[in-house]
Formats: sequence, C-alpha cells, structure tokens
Amino acid sequence: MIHTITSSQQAMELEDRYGAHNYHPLPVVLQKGAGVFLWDVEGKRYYDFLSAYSAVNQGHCHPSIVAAIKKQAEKLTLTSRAFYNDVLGTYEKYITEYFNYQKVLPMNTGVEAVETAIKICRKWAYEEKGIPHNKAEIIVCEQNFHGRTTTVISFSSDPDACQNFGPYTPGFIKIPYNDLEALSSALKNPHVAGFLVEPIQGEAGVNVPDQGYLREAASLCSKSQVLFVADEVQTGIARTGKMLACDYEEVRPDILILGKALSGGTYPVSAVLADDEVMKVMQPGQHGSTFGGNPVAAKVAMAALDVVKDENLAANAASMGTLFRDRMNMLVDKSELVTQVRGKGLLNALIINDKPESDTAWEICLALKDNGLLAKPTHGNIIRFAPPLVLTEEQLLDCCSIIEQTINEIANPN
Ligand code: IF1
Repeated sequence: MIHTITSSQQAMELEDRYGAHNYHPLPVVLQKGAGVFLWDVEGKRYYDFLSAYSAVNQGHCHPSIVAAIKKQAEKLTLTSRAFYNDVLGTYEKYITEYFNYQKVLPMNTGVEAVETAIKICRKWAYEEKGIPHNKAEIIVCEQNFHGRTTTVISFSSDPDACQNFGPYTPGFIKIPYNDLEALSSALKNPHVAGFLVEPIQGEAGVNVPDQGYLREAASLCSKSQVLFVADEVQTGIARTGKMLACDYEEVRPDILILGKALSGGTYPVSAVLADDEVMKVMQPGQHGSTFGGNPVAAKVAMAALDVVKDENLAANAASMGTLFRDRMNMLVDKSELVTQVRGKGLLNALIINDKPESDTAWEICLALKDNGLLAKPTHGNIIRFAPPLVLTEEQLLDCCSIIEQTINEIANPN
C-alpha cells in the first residue's frame, strides 16, 4: 500500500518508525523545490540556505538538468562498464576539457570518489614513486570531513563519525589544518604518497585557510614528489566564487575530487580527475562501480556543468557572498549573539556566541525555519549558510533581513 503523505507530522512519524535514526533533521518536511525555494507539505515556502550541503548549487529542479534526466532515462539508463555506450565518451571528453585534465574516473557519491582517489594515490606511490609495498601514507588534516566509509572515517577526528566503527584502516597521518610547518615536517617521511585536503573545511565549520596556504602546500608536495589531492566535493562547482576553491591560488591539484553539484542535486554523480601520468595506474579490472559513469549521470553532469557557465554562477556566488558577509558583519558588530561570519563565495558560516555543546545554534535554526529560512548547525555553535548560487540580490537581502530579525528575536526575547 502506498502511503500518500497528507501532513508533515505523518511523514516524520513514518521516518521515526521505519527509518534508521542516523540523522537528526530539523522538524520540517519538504515536498517541492524550485530555484532557491522549498515548500513543505502544508505549502509553507522557505529559502533553502543549505542546498543539500552544496549539492543544489544550480537551484532545485533546474529545468535543463531535469530535462536531461527525463530524456536519457527514457532511452538508456545503465549498461554497466562491461559494454560501451554512446554517452560516456562524450561526457569524459566534456568534463576533462572543462577542468583541464587528461583523464576522469567516474563514480557516484562523493565518498566513493574520495576512496577512488586514495586507491589511485597509493597505487601511484608503489608503481611510480617506488614506495615499499603496503607502506604508503597519506597526510590528512585534523577536523577533516571526506565522507562516511570505514576507510575514510578511519582518519576522522570527529568521535561521532568514527567511534565504534573500528578496526580502522591504517596509512594516514593527521596534521593540523592550515599549518605549513606541520605539513613540511610530515613530508619528510619518504613513505608519503599524497596530501588529501579540503580547500575550505566545510563540516568543521567553514574553516578558510590563510591566503597562500593551498599554493604553498601544493609546492611543498611537488618538491617531495607527493600528490596534492583536493577534495572539492563541497567547495567545487562555483560554490566559493570560483569554479574551484583551488582557483583562488591558481593551484592545479594532481588529483581533483568532485561530487554533489556535479549533478545539480538531481542524481549521485562524482568524479576523480587526473593526468595520464597518475591515472595510468588504473588498469582494467582494478577498480569500478555498477553505476559509475552511467548514461543518465553523464547527461546530467553535462547539463549541470553547462548551467554553471551559462548562468555565471561563480561570479554570482562571489558577489552575493561579499554582500552576505558585509551584512552579517554589521550584525556581528551590533549583536552579542554572533561573534564572527566567515567563508568564501556562498559557502559561509555564522559563529554563535555560546559553547559548542549548547543548543543555541539549533534554537536559532528552529526560529529561522519559523521565519521562512532553512539552515542547519555544523558543529554545535556554528551555523552554515549555503544557498543555491542562483540567488538574486533581492532574495539575498530578504534573507539577510530574516537572519537579522531572527537573531534579534532570540537575543531579545520579549
Ligand atoms: C552526511 C557533512 C557536509 C564532503 C566532502 C566528501 C563528502 C562530503 C568535503 C562525501 C559530504 C555531506 C555528507 C552528509 C552531510 C554533508 C556534510 F556535514 F557531513 F560534513 F557537506 F559538510 N567530501 N558531505 O562534504 O560525499 O559521499 O556524502 O556524497 O554524511 O551527513 P557523499
């Protein structure tokens, strides 16, 4: 029997009863999305300031991306890679030229692309750099977030993400983020294969590193014959005001990891890009995925990437982001409750003046919801604000007013 959902309460009760409790969602049940807007079951409209964690950069249900899905889905959805199809090669040419790499390995979720990058990096270390068998180390940063598989949480510093999921995968060295001294000394280890880093740490609370960090880190890696692996799953695809966050420092990663907005939030599509010198280590039968590079994913990704360029989303993210931070800094000056705004483009966060373990950020997000704007805390006292990059100036100013009004309501309860 198919349940038609007639109320938000009913939907939440079904999820509580039948779904694993691996999330703690805000109590809002969404039914429709278009552009920067979401509507709940009762028809209330919200500004989406999470964009499904930067997967919906192009706006919800973008017409040209949805059209691409519909058209391909009625023709051919999946062949597996046991056979060729008439879409994948075109997509591979399109995306490698788009990001200026020689090769792409198509996957589905972001973490699968991260896992793929780890495998490529290790294999390159043994076969090209000559690191002794099974001795490869990959440097990662404290407070990283790269996904939820067992290997990837093996190098997480977040207890919620890794506790009681052991035994962990070895071969990772943790260093502080934004610390070139620490990276330089870790690179002295001759067994280091790669440095895996988020150009801006999203989940850690939109940690923006110092100007020059990425460029100097990439240079240190190059001098040590270590692969610079950029996880742009969340920061990529125009989110930070450039096509890639690495573009701010003209860094070209040896391995580039993309996901989320690669499909505009319509379909799981991820990708690992590298040049032949690195990608050649992947030979037939050594890696794969049932859905990786399927015809629908390929068509969707090309449509989604077209939208980014056609609608100048990076430039819009840059200008709207500046406007947002200017307005929020005025709020920081006026209000005791918010201590800092930080970010790049339309990946920003407000730091709330309370202990990380307090509920204040959550309370603020509940009040924002009542006022028509959806956002969610990252860690404790930090609220991430990441709307779709199609946001207009008028909509941005409207949202700033909602945030200011909400902060004032919380700070001065009548
Ligand atoms: C959740 C966080 C964000 C990512 C980076 C790889 C992945 C992600 C930089 C893996 C995924 C998602 C996962 C989702 C919530 C969200 C998230 F809060 F978990 F940390 F965005 F910050 N690299 N991030 O941000 O991609 O396999 O999920 O497609 O797990 O709750 P994925």
